[in-house]
Amino acid sequence: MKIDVLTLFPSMFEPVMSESMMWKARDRGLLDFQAHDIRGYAVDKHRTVDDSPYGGGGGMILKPDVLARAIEAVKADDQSPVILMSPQGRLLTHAVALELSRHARLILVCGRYEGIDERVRELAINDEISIGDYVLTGGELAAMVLIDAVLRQIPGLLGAEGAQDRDSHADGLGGLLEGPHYTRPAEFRGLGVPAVLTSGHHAEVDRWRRRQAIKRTWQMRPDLLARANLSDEDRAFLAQLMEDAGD
Ligand code: 4G0
Repeated sequence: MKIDVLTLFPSMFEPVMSESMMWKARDRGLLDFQAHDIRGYAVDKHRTVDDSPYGGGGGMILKPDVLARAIEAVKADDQSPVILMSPQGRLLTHAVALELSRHARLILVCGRYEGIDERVRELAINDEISIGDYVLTGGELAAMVLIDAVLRQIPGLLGAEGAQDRDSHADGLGGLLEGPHYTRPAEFRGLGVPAVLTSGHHAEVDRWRRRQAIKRTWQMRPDLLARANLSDEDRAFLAQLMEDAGD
């Protein structure tokens, strides 16, 4: 996959993109990443990239000509989406990450200030994605979150265990959160490990994990249960949980 990022702060990507998974992806030829400096497309002697908004009010807006030139210089074809990282975008979810991972190439645009000129959005932006309902000082951190979520959907990046199938928010658990995990030692600061996990009864372990996933989802993200893929046995267990909490 090729990922091009347009940003005023290309050096922000360096430490993250040289970290383990990103580096592995680049080393194995699964990722061709490039950060492009939007300022490189400014033309005046001060290399101005922003201007005050028409109509007044605070803040600065990325100049349309500079951003449009940057996008046009990087864009190679019409199939690859040009995605604006924006708090107004559609929310990044597991499903969106999976959808984006199927593209051969992504072009991510990171705005700063109050945003970008609406005409560039109209003419050159194909998609707009938000990593959550909060405002950041720039789209760079949002782009890095998106890149991480998209790359770990690419087969062969997480090693043999293929943990992406089991992930919370993947379909491995039918849309449930994962339950608790334990590793050695068997006793830690007075706390033990559930006996079933050391029993060697694999069917019992599976059943316990399923129930823990249902319990955790109900406690932490009850909104996810409406869309979760639950069996009759799962539903009976959930009903019991809710009844027990009632008394
Ligand atoms: C474009 C993304 C970029 C428009 C970017 C702000 C939060 C996110 C930016 C704006 C960002 C997110 C309209 C304020 C830069 N903040 N939640 N800031 N507006 O993904």
